[in-house]
Amino acid sequence: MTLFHQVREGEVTKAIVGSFLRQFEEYVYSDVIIVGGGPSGLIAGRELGKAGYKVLIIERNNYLGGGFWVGGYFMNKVTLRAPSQEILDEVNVPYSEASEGLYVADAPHACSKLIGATCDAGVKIFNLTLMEDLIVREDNMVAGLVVNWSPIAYLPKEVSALDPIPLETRVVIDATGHDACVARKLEHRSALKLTGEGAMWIEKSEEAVVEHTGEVYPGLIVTGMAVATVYGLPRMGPTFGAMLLSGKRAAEVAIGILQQIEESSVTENG
Ligand code: 48F
Repeated sequence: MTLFHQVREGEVTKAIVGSFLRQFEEYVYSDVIIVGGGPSGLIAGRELGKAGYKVLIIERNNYLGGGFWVGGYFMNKVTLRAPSQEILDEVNVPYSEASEGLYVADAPHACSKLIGATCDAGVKIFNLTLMEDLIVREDNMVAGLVVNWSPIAYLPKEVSALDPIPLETRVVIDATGHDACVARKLEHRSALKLTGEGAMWIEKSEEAVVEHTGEVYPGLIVTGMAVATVYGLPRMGPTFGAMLLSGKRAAEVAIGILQQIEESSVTENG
């Protein structure tokens, strides 16, 4: 009698390969792809998943969370200004009030709860996956992404001649943080002009990032610090309320676009 059920090594591999390939094939088509699994991307995914949409997060690292794991200066604490602590309540993260309207939470606790809540909402994750390019159709509408296995970017060219693959979707959300990688791709083709983020000014930047969160190109929404890079807004450092509220707003905008697409396809099909 053994403690664990007897399973051969090959069965373990088959379980992984079969499950991975089924999911990969299913997510070749989705409603929304979010590029970047930091705080803004995770909360946008959670909201869209809760609303019943088929959502995929593409993350180049093998872990999710982006800058939300460590907060500022390796001190493992994150701060949020009122009213954004209400989102911590929604995902059951404990916090304390540091001064009036300023809250502090343990970053690993907040980040792991947010990741869990996003997965609980049905969002699927392709990690170690790098967004390389966009699919844009003749009507100038973003229609998907071109992705590759991310370690390929760190290999010398002589051994890394590996073509990427396309994934189709209806809406893309750029949640890649300070780099604004998705919007940057459109800038390279002169389809968009990015201003570059400004110096730190917490009071101004949080409001402005949430306010400017939205569609920057047909089918492409920016959220989180990518918004600051696109519109030249001040950076904000280790305070995360705007990331969470911007992610929520990005989800609302995406739902509006998806509803419009559904309405126009009903009209076209009579
Ligand atoms: O940087 P990140 O946490 O972005 P965010 O959600 O939040 C910003 C804050 O963490 C902080 C701040 C404000 O408080 O200043 O920096 O806007 O997460 C971005 C994620 O995107 C991934 C990256 O690995 C990170 O996890 N990412 C970036 N480029 C790509 C990507 C790419 N080309 N393909 C896939 N993932």
